[in-house]
Amino acid sequence: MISFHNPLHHLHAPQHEFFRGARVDCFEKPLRAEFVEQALQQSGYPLLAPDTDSVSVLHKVHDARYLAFLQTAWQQWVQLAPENAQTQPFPSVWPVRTLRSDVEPANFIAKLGLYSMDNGTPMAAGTWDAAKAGADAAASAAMRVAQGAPAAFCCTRPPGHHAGPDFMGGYCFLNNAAVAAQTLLDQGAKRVVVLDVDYHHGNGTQSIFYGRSDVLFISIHGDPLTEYPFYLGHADEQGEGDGAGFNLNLPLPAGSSVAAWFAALEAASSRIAQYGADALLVSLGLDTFVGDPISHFALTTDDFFTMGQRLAALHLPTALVLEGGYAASELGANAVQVIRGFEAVGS
Ligand code: Q9C
Ligand code: ZN
Repeated sequence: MISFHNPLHHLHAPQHEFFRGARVDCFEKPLRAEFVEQALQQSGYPLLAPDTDSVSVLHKVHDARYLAFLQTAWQQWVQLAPENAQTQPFPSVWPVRTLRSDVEPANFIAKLGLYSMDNGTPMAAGTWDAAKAGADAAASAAMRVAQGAPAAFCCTRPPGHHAGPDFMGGYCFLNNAAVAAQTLLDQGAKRVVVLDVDYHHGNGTQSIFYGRSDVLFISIHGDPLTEYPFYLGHADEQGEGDGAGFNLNLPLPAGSSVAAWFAALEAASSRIAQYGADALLVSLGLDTFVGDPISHFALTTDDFFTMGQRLAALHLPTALVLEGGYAASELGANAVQVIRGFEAVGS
């Protein structure tokens, strides 16, 4: 399978996040992508550098105001005080219900809150460059599929599926899956499925496409009653306006069995068959792994091979984009198993 990587991912390397009020090391760290890159190369999948500029597509899935902030955020932070270069900014105030989001404040931390859904998405000096190169890599994989490749994989970080039209969150800044799906549409696909198998609901991707029927968004995830992102991902969210009926959430309780997970994938597959898609984009979170440190499903490395087989059995041109997965040392094997399972099914 054609595989792209993000050659600039290491420029996004924040040091810590918060857990129950304490600073802890970031779970979303460069080592994750390094393990996947290493496993791909050792398994005979050379890593291609991005060859598509995502800038125009980024403006179709994100607001200009948000993109402008993100691109200059680190400079703004360091301009406040030079010593800020040695520390991470965190938001501390948010425009929740009854407060205004239409006026961008001048205060940097207030801006950061306006454009963030949580305080768990730290940025660093190279965050924009890394995130942009990742969006380019996702667009590149989608381009290959649009040009006739049966499938393409994109190994990137930071992940993307929690990033909405105008906000970051859940370690995500630019929505790589939305960029890839929009690229497939721009290249001629009429109907694209985004299937999000990350442990966490893909709230950003859902929000970007919620009012549209040209993208069917389906997510299998930990029940938001107890799992991040908490405020979206319930079964009754089915789309609105033109998008009514084109959003399918399949939440499962934390601790659900592998059998329950694959039953949800069967339900997703039935809906996909009914939709009549031209292409499939998989938001490939690997945090459904039994050994994941922040998630509570139970898939084994062998189950990822089965997942790949089931995805290939949908018989659609397919782009896969890496999302979460925090058992870093097992991430490479798990990603390769999805690819091998996919390739084991004849098209
Ligand atoms: N201190 C993705 O998998 N909260 N994002 C974790 C731990 C956020 C996960 C809290 C989890 C976001 C792409
Ligand atoms: Zn996740």
